[in-house]
Amino acid sequence: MESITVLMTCPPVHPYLVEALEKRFTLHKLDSVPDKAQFLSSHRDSIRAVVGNAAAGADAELIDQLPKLEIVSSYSVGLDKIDLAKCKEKGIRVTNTPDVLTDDVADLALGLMLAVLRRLCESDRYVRSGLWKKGDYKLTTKFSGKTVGIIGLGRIGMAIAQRAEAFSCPISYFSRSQKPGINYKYHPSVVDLAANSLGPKGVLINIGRGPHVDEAELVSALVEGRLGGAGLDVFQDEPNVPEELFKLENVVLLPHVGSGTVETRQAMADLVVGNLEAHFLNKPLLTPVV
Ligand code: 8YV
Repeated sequence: MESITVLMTCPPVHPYLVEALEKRFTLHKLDSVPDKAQFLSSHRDSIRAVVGNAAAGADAELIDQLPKLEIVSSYSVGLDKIDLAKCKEKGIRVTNTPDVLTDDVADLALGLMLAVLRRLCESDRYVRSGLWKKGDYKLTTKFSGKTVGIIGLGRIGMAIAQRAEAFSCPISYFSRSQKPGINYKYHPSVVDLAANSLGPKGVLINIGRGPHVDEAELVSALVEGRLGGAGLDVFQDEPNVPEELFKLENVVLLPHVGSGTVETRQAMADLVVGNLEAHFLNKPLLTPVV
């Protein structure tokens, strides 16, 4: 397979993935190419696979420049950076990394809930700065038993619900349709779900995608006290985060690390490589999307 050329369109964030790809294929990293347009025009007839992630995938423009492209293997479960319609139209296969990251992302959602309500980051700063020696620390907010409203009850949403149940939280959810056999309270709209779960003391957690939330409106709601707090792992324009959020103690900000554990990133990398190998050996894909 060494003769098969793979283009990595995302930054080479994980050395394990890069090594695994380099061992099997001829790998080019778009990130380290000085003139991308020139590189693409000189390699257009050799690139047969693209590896992307949640930051950079394969848009229509790139796909149109690669006439020999057969497969896009994404190092992410989210597919928003891949033009799926274009791939379908051109017969290009697409794979992602579902399931292996579900636990980590759900764990982090619960971690953010606790971090915001129990002010974990603020408390850590309080101890480190020596303020503890000078006075009492203010009380925080209980999490156990609070209503948890979940937008989207797919694999990750379900894993969050199961964890929140262990904290005795009543669960409600919004999804396109009511899930059969699920006892959590269903709300037919996000607004309805929010009205029944949030409020001036409510906390918004986002572990999905930045554009799912109107960020400017979220910032205003937090600054004006119309929302109790927020735990955010994702943002509209990563890695740029609205600076108004930096001074708010009821907000916890993370650099998109939902799946960022050694174990999970390794499992994701194995899936990326496994899907490419399966494709080029004419075997069934491990996690096909298109
Ligand atoms: C990663 C993600 O950020 O899977 C997703 O959709 O957002 C994350 O797991 C990422 O693609 C790893 O680089």
